[in-house]
Amino acid sequence: MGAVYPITAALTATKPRAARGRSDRMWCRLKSFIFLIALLPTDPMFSFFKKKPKDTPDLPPEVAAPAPAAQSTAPAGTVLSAEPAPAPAEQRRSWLDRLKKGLSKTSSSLTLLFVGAKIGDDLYEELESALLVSDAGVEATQYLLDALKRKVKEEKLTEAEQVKTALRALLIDLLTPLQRPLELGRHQPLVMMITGVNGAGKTTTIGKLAKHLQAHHQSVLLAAGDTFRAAAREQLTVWGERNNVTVIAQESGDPAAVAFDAIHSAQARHIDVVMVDTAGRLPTQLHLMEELKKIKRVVAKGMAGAPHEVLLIIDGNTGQNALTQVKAFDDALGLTGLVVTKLDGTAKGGILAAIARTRPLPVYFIGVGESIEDLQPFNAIEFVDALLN
Ligand SMILES: Nc1nc2c(ncn2[C@@H]2O[C@H](COP(=O)(O)OP(=O)(O)O)[C@@H](O)[C@H]2O)c(=O)[nH]1
Ligand SMILES: [Mg+2]
Repeated sequence: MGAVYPITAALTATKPRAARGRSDRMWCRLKSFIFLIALLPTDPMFSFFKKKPKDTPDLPPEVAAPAPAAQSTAPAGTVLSAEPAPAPAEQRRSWLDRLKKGLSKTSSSLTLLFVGAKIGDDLYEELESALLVSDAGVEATQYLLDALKRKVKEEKLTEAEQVKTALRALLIDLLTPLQRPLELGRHQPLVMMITGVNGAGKTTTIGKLAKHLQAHHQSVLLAAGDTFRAAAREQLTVWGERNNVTVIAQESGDPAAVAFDAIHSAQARHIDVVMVDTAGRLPTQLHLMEELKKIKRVVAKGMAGAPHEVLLIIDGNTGQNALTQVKAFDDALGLTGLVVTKLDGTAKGGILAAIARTRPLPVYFIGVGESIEDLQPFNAIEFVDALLN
């Protein structure tokens, strides 16, 4: 398919940037480099590191180094990644408080059972129930119990409090592989497809991410690929207008065409990141899952190697059903990562242990509310401490 789909409505809120002179560009890069260095110690969302030189020859041309004409304000030869980094203390504390509050039901049932308990079958049975109730699922619960019993024996633990500490260590070991940075700057544009069931938080997450990315000097373009509902297109457009980000939308029609248009538009404007919103669907709606595969195929025709990220957004309150979603979307699309939202509500948190045991995909971000700063990189230690404190 070589045809370029027509853009019927490109809602451009950003000013097209005029071509700059070479010295302007160099000065701009120098300025942004100095700015990024200054940001390093307190940055809440992203960290920055040099790309290893040995990687360069293996990468496609657009990855090897930002093209000289590229409008990216990231310093040449660097890759941006969403590693958790310390945020301003107050903001971090309130965010962690929300996470702890959200997971408080699980944490109270997981911690109370150790209070004044004796190590033995009763303790293990209570722990088993608490883990199952927390959405950890049968497999992860069994794994944790077996590993814990082994540890208690090997380390000759005698106090329930020591068993709790051992559980903390096991949970951290289990969840740490999910803590992976979302690396930016690998491709221009970096194309991310955002998927999930209705109401999971896809569009909100896109809006929050757009804001964070912009704060880190990444230009962003959004594709309104939820063409089922006019309201969904409007919701994304509002995010775009609020954040001065271009939104590619069509009155009606084919989400794959919208994504295709968006990629070409991003290439023409030297945009850093394209996020393609999609309509919510259940994994059991097979024709809709086929449509997602088609969007992915058409995106790859728009840019070889794209989409570079296929993210599944999961509502943290969906319990074990979230695991079914992860498996089904991963089987259909080959997911590259997850975002778990609404951990501020009635979520129980154990679902991450289930994911770690069955589909250990990176959990790039977790959401604990509706405002921008409520989306933060997943950090295994913080999460386990919220679960066990
Ligand atoms: N409490 C809370 N609400 C959220 C979070 N993320 C999204 N939402 C809300 O969930 C609802 C559905 O979000 P939306 O982005 O429209 O879902 P979509 O259908 O997947 O695009 C909206 O009311 C959002 O404000 C979160 O982390 N915490
Ligand atoms: Mg939506």
